[in-house]
Amino acid sequence: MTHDFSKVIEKLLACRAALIFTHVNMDGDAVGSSAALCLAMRKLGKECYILKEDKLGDYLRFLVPEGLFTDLGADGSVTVPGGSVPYSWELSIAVDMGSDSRLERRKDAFYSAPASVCVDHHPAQGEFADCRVVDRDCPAAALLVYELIKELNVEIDREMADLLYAGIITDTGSFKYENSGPEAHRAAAELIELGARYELLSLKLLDTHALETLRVEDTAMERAETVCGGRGIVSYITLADLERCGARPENAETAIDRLRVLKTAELAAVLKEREPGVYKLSARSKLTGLARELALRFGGGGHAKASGATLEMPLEQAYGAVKAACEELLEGAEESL
Ligand SMILES: [Mn+2]
Repeated sequence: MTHDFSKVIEKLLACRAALIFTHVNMDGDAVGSSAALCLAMRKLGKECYILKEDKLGDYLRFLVPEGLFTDLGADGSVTVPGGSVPYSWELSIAVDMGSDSRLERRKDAFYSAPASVCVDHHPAQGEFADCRVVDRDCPAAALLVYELIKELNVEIDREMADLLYAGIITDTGSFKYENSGPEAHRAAAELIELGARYELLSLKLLDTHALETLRVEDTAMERAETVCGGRGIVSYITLADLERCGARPENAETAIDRLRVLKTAELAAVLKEREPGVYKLSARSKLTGLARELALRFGGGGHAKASGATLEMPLEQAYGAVKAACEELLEGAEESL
């Protein structure tokens, strides 16, 4: 897998200072790809930070070196740690972000730079940035960033190897998904040779949950319903559930993974209440692209087998609509399992 990074590299090398943007609700790939690229830029002598607007999940903290992230000010301003004046940068870099809608409150900041680039692996949802390397078949943004860093001739140290490896295992489900082809395995082997702590990373990123998370998962499991004779499974988590479990919204992220293991289920869907009357739909499918089809029905999108959407309506209506859509999609699809 090779990509033409020449235009992106030109922009990276031409700037003095850059700011990296990745999607809100950061996962291991968002953090891994953005932080590794930030370290690479610094090794090239550039001033570089990652601008975030939401909290980094506790489970990701161990991964991130100090001083890389900076928060968007309440007034939309950008300052960096230790800086007394607003940060000024010439290049905005988007990684692991399929659409500029995921910039949310940082949109003005992104477009305020004279130049922008995007390195991503999501199916395109509208082009943005002056210069783009987007490969929707690439399993992880971290894999693209790994290739880019090698082309920049920056030496990859253990810290960077950890970050890139973390991105790859996050987005391939630890090499379990269809996207974990030879490139992902080869890159992983190289990163382990560069010092990536694969056992620790898998344990901390994929096999560790807070008690609150387990409680939220249990709540979702308890009320789960099957549809289409068990070919689908659906559930929901409300803000009241989170409160009862002493949990935060991020503790609800893995409930979908518990549901999807039901042996007869091709399609799994969970609604998570984000604010009163606003539900985030997460969908997963096993061997078909039904997860994306489900998300598309509600104006969302994502990958073929992992996708999401936002529904703004009362719970009963949202849950009823998702159940009905699952039923209909499964009925129209051949048995896959
Ligand atoms: Mn990703």
